Amino acid sequence: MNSASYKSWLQYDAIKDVKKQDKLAEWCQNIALYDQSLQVKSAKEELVRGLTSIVGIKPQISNSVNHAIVLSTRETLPKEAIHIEAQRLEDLNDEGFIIESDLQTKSVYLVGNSPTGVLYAVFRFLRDIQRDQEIHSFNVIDRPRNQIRMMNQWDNMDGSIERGYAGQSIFYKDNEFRKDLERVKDYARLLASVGINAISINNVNVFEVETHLITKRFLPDVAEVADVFRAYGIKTFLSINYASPIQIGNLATADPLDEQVKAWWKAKAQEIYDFIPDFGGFVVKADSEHRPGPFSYGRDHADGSNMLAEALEPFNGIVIWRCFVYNCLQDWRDRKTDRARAAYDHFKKLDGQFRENVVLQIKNGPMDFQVREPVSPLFGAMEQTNQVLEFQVTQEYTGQQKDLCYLVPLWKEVLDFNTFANGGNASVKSIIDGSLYDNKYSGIAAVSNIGDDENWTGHTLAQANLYGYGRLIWDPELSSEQIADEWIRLTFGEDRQVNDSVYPMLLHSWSIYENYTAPLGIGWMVNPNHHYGPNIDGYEYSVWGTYHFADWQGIGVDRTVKSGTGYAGQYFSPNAKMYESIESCPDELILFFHHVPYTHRLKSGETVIQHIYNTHFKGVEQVEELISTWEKVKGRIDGERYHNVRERLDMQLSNAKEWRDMVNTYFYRKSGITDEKKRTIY
Ligand code: GCV
Repeated sequence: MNSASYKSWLQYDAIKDVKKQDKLAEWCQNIALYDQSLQVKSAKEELVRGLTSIVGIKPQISNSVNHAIVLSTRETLPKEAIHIEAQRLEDLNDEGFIIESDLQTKSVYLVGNSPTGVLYAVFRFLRDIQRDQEIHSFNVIDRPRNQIRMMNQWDNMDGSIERGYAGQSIFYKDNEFRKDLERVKDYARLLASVGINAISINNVNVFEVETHLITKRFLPDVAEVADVFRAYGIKTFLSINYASPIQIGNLATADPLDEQVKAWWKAKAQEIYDFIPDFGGFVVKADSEHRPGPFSYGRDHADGSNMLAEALEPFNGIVIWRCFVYNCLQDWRDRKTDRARAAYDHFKKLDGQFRENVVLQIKNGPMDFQVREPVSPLFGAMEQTNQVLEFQVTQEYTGQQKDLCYLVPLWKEVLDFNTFANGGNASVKSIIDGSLYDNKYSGIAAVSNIGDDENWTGHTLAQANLYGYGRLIWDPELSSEQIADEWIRLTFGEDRQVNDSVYPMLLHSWSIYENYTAPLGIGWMVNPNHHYGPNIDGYEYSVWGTYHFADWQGIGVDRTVKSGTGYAGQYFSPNAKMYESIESCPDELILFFHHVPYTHRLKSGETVIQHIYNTHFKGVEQVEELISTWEKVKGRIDGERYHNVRERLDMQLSNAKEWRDMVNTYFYRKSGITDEKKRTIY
């Protein structure tokens, strides 16, 4: 577990410039520790590891602030540090920090508002000295913009991972916890290095064994995992089964208004907190895809979540309640029922009815992490409700870590989207960072993309998504380009040619993937169940509410208020108006909102059918270019990572060809319209 692929962006490569290294060695002789808490110990350990490797010296732990990296919280700052403007920290949140160089003593102060702030400062410091930052001129003040910055594991206790594409679970094997938690610790390091502060460690689909995670059988193990994460400033959560009172409590019901059920959850909460005093709380998938929930008892989601919240409240725990609630037994013949509407229809009316420690978790789009979807209209629609946004780092519908797809640009579009709530300027990021509405909790969660593969993510370049997720939610103002550049340099070192190759590969990959898969926002068209590879009608005549309605004349879902499902009307004006009209609806979402003839002319000037042909031919050519670009790094990085990516790119190419040929042929046969450029369509 010492390979370059395992270390991901925490390589800590030795600095090659001798002058720079000498200077670092002079300044980093000592580590002065002014706080003994758990997270500062982790900070020290990381600093020793980093400096030993980057600078080639092992710093001494000392009391002197001379030639030292000083680690301290604001309260514990030594008197010698009088010149450090610690009051600058006052305006920051708990996890904020400053990093300041002191020319006189040749030391650098890493001061946090909390021990975890110190840990974040260390990761930032190590990141910066590996790049262009001079040791004598640190003047950093930083803080995370979002409060909850969470990772959701979809790990099952048998060791499998739902929608996992990088091996087995690092947490479980054969329905037990793994004994060796070293890998969990390294995962905690990766997560903390980009500022993640919460994790749920089991799948939201909670089946038989996992229901017992909240019992004495497994709570000691959960507590051990929580110990590992705590040292890195990360709170542990569990996904729970809503029917637990029946399944493990011997009750006849899980009705949230039943007194016995309430009492059962209260006692359960007490039991959990006896094992894990700082337990984060529950993540709940209820009444969703056959999971139990309050609907079975004629109750709504406010009743359902509030009952759990009441049980957790004495311990400051929270309930993260997912809004992924829709009818998954739909009749495909019924064109009025629209899955896209479901979350809004279920939850909007409940605004104001949730307890203070209930947080709704809303997927970024109304469907399910497709390569292109509009932003969920629920963002901004619930002024009095805590909300976290849910992204998917694991690439379920975006290539399954076989195909390259750097997702940061997609996430940025979501965060920057102006919902026009609250009478005007109301971007998604301002809703979930808590600045728009005055709610107690907010933030972002995402489904993890890691497993026990040596390189964590299957595709080495998919590490950039995990890194990028953390960095972006720490600071949504960072650009996709900045994040890519950081990740490449930390991961592959300061080789210009490697950077020049990998950088455009990452930045173009989402649009390339979109080009050869489902067009113009229509989504789906994948093989059912495993969701990899093309199958244009795979979900067309199914119960899942995921249709494209292609016939011989046209394609798309009419979601207008005027003639369709009315979904477009769930947005605030002017978004509602923009999507309602074919003229103003953006090309990339035209088939999401409108059913149009194949001859409909897009704003780009192309017809829909010609756009489909053009993008699908182009997508394959672009994958060929990805391969030739990757060849330029051959010999400049280690063989393991080179071959891993090369193998994946080869798979991507054959996958892209499959998509191109199936999609083009399908629409040619449906429409009878030939390609203007007379390319081969079967
Ligand atoms: C964990 C989609 C996925 C499921 C996932 C579900 C969810 O339907 O395909 O694997 O279940 O979303 O987010 O709950």
